[in-house]
Amino acid sequence: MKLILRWFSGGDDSVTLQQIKQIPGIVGVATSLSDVPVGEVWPLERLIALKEEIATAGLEVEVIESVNIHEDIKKGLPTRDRYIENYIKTLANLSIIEIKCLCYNFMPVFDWIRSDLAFKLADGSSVMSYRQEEVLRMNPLNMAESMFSKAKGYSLPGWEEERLAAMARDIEYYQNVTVDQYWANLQYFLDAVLPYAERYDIKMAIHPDDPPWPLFGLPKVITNAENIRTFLALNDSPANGLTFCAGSLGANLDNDLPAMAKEFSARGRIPFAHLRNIKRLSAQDFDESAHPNSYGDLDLFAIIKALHDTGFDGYIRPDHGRMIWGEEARPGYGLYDRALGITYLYGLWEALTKLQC
Ligand code: DNO
Repeated sequence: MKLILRWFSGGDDSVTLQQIKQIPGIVGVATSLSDVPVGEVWPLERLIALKEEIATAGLEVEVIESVNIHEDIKKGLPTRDRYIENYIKTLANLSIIEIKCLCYNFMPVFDWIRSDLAFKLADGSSVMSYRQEEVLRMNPLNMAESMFSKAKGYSLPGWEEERLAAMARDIEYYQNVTVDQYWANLQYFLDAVLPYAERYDIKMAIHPDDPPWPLFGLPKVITNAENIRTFLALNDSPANGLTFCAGSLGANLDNDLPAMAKEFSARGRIPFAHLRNIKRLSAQDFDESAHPNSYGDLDLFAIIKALHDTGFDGYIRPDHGRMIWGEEARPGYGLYDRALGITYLYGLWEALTKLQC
């Protein structure tokens, strides 16, 4: 198991590699070239420079989060082949800098959604929160504006400009796409890309839909155990895996996360885990919370134990943290609370390992 932290390259992060290096337990970062427009090939020379910059700080980069998927692929348009070809060329370049795991998502139009990026808790910390009614009241086209108003000037991963420009047209388009068609579009992508991922020794790790239920008439597929089984059955390649995102899957009350972690890790299909906690307020409302068990409703101990028991040897990163101690940073991605989160995860893992001996 390797503990890593997400870091935004190109000067787009308030957290430095040197600070990350000082956190106990951390060996590397998950990062991306977020300024390359979706659908274009990631230039090799930039990847080499990125790896060098990270290595100079004494850290590894074996995980990319994310190479986003062009909407034409998700829509299943004839133009998708050109973008899939570019995706494969990017995979080839990633293999040259020895990337081992690629986190991506297949969410239509939006990536993750929250109704508030800085919801104040009683102790003065702030968290990202989700209220279903508020989201439904928002015109989806105003969603970006609302998300950005609290982003403190930072870019938001998954909310890139080119995505936003086409949002109205895309939402309209998906109203006529059935879930079955959407699965077929995902399978088409997997069948094309996975043979190359295998050849390049890169594990593809799909991120669950966040939140894991349908919104605005958009098809959502990576939401629960049954759908993840369907996903894995679309293509049986060992490179076809899951980013086990506890916070995303955990928003659905019916998801038994330790059981899911156990099942999919035992099958060797979890190359990457995002571990964070949430406090559920109702079936479709939640606040993100501090990582330890007693602060949220997810049993991170049981989840990490399920991974440990099944010989998990992938990557783990803490996920969104609260904003504490007056920190000003990209929502969810400050230094302080994620560092606390890592230390907690590191301690749980160490205890489990010692108990086993
Ligand atoms: C949000 C992240 C997501 C994730 C993508 C993966 O903070 O968890 O944006 O990186 O869905 O493609």
